[in-house]
Amino acid sequence: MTNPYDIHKVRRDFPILSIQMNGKPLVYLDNAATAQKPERVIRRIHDFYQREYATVHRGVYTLSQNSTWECEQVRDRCRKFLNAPDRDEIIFVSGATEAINLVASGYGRPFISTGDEILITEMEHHANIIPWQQICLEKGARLKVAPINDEGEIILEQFRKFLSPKTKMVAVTHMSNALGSINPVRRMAKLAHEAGAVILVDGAQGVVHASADVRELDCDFYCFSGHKIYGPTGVGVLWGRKQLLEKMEPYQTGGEMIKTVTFEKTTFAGLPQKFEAGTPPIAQIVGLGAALDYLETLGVENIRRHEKEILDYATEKLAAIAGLRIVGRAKSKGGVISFTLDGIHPHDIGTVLDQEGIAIRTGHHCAQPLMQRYGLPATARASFGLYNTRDEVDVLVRGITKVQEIFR
Ligand code: 7TS
Repeated sequence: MTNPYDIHKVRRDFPILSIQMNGKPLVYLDNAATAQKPERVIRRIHDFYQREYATVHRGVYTLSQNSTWECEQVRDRCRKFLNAPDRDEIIFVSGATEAINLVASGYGRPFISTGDEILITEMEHHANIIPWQQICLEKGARLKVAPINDEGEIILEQFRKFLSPKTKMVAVTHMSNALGSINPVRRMAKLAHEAGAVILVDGAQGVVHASADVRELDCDFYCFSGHKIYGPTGVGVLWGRKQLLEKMEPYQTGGEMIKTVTFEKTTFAGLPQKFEAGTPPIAQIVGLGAALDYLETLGVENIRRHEKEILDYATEKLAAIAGLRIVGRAKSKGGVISFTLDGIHPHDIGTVLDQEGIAIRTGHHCAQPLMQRYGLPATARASFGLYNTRDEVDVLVRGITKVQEIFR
């Protein structure tokens, strides 16, 4: 049987993958930070600006109505992608960061008070720590942190013990950006609900590498950023259960989110407009729709299979390098490998690899508490996307050998 996933054809969809970097073919392995864009997304945004662009939701003229229709089609597209029950539950935001801030503020302000607890995990990205810390400060609530084991897996028994009737909110990442661990979110949601808490899932990484079916996960909020899923920057999605979103306070106020305004009083619009103040990122929303269409064309299952193959191959190759330590060995992992090299600072690894045309991220990956958990200042991180190949893994391995030769 021929492989339905033709990686060489897939790579041709991404113009940037054929450039040279420092005289070498670009090997792009920083997909957890942001993914490259297929021609289809780039062209859609270009065409939209050239022939279809106008404001949304407020024009009586045809150009604006068509533009509105395009954006609202993407809302339907996102509903389907997340298997959400209702299109009104899809809120366009600027990205995962804004989505989490929106929930921390919109849910936290009215429903979290003194003595309440918010539970997160040790593996959270700063975007899923600081908004909760801030609401705790404001409300006199406590931030609790469920531990992970050395492999980088949540310890479910501990997680259960950290829940209590005081827990009002649980906020967990679907997949760790620094370790690659995929969390058992459905089970965590069940435990959170048994304790009477609501649960937000940070899907910034999970949406790319795991199934983001919100009914299956049975969470209360789920969010992601368009740019990590091969779409544009500046747009993302917050999904929330309607009965929760309806009770929440707006995050920002201004145009388009109102029913009536007088100088004395404002009444707010219904969902989703209540959370979409101001002119939305119109072209980015349209671009996100094109990205989701592209993923559907390739087939999400095919992408998963390919990424798993690359992750397994890379894990085997990297683990065989003497002096290399992989940080994060969870049984359930997405396409991320964090590693250190004995006696060599991660920034030096990144700098030498760059000379070989290889782009990886080095540093704390916006997860400083997680680095502290492992007693590390930083790691080097190779993260894989749907277009990476075994050959690129081989280039990475040769690059790492070169780093070791230079610094030995
Ligand atoms: N949550 C997780 C798990 C993430 O990995 C990131 C970004 C965010 C939230 C924030 O997403 P944003 O699109 O709003 O910025 N992670 C990374 C990374 O690993 N390297 O750069 C950004």
